[in-house]
Amino acid sequence: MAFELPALGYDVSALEPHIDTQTMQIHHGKHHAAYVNNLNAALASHPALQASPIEDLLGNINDVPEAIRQAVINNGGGHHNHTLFWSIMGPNGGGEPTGALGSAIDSTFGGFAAFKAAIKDAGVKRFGSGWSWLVQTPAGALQIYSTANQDSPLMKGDTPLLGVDVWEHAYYLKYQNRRPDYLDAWWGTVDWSAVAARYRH
Ligand code: MN3
Repeated sequence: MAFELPALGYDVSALEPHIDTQTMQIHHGKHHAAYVNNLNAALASHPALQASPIEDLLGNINDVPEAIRQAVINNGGGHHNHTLFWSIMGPNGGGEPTGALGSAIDSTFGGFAAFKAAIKDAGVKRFGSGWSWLVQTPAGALQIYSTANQDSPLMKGDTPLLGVDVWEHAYYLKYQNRRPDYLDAWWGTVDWSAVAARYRH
């Protein structure tokens, strides 16, 4: 059983003007597809691992044979990170989280504006390629941090609730070197109901 590229839940133009259509076509149809293909290639000679949910592979990464471990980190992480990314964006995005997640963000980070500033700061300061995350720890706390490359918070035992891709391929066609502008605009894509559905409380 091979891993598959999930369909986008919306049209490639649905995130305009925040994320342009061509970026979505290449990002989903080429970059994410390549992570899936490379993950399947890495697991080709490990049928037992092919049957594992991707969350289990990343959450127990030291159980993955050393010969393919980095390939699973890069491509399995890439697959999981992007699947989450598409799922927490959508048309008519934006606004603010409500309910339990909204309250937890306010109490943990000192309000929604401070939360957004911290996500942006982690994304801007990530040197090279990576992700800025809101995660939930095993104890239930919220944290913000960035990871390099396609490293997943699952590898640290944390559950990613919201993640924004800061690889240049995520924004360069529209924003060129202006990563901070992309990070500001990105909030207009966020589907807070999808983020809240990931929150355990
Ligand atoms: Mn990407």
